[in-house]
Amino acid sequence: MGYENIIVRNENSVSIVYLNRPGSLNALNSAMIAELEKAFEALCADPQVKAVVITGEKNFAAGADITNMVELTPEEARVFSFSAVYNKIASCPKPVIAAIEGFALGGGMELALCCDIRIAASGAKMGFPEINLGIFPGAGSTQRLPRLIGPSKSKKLIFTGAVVRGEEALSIGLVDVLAENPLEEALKLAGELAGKAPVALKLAKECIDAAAGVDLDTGVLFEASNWARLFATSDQKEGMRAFLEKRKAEFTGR
Ligand code: CO8
Repeated sequence: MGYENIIVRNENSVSIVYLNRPGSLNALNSAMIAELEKAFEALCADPQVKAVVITGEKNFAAGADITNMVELTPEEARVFSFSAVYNKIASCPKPVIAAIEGFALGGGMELALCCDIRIAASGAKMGFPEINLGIFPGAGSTQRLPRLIGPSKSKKLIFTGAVVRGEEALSIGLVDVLAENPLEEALKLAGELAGKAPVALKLAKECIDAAAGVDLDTGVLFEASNWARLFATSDQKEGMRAFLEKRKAEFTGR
């Protein structure tokens, strides 16, 4: 499938989604968001794809496209919202990794927050400058950011619009890994995850993502139910038999 604002490449069982509007530092417009939605619908449904990396050459994304937003009415702003697509990306049943170079600002950083793991260059510049435009991040980050780094650090970032670099981002938990070449590092990790049991990854992701929204007892019950479901998979039998037979497990995703 051909896209104009993103590029999707497959390397073995890993898909790489490149944000690709370099002239505007990969600013996210409606067309790009629609393409991301299509791409993720396909990737999430494709059993050959075991992990996904989102990235952009030189820059991740400098935010939502401001030229699209200036004159929006409240009703139009609701329609322009990226949240539905971002929610779909966040709930992709496969591991999704953000590889961040250059700017990841506003809606760009919000997209990175929808990923399971963020790997950044130490020079990457990340933050939520929306406050300087008279708005705040509106594609899920007032909810995802506090769950990730806590409410007061979130308020400091969102209230000030400060842009933080790799080291500081790592120290507050905004990113998970710093790497000289984030894409290379992300592909290494994605390749490793591609060899794991897909259903176990999917159900573990569901449990971890549910943790922020439910009380502990409910979460533990949910975990018990997902854990038991694994025993209906041939990958569970294969993983345990391979251990006992002292060989490497060959997972099939069933
Ligand atoms: N939107 C549109 N165009 C942009 C954006 C953007 N977010 N960011 C950069 N560009 C364009 C510039 O206008 C410029 O275009 P042109 O060459 O035609 O003038 C080109 O990209 C290169 O940018 P600069 O010349 O400004 O490059 P610099 O290296 O001087 O500066 C910066 C880089 C600091 C990143 C600067 O471009 C900047 O401040 N960009 C805006 C950052 C920002 O405020 N981002 C938040 C946007 S609002 C948002 O993301 C809302 C999210 C909520 C979404 C909710 C659902 C819609």
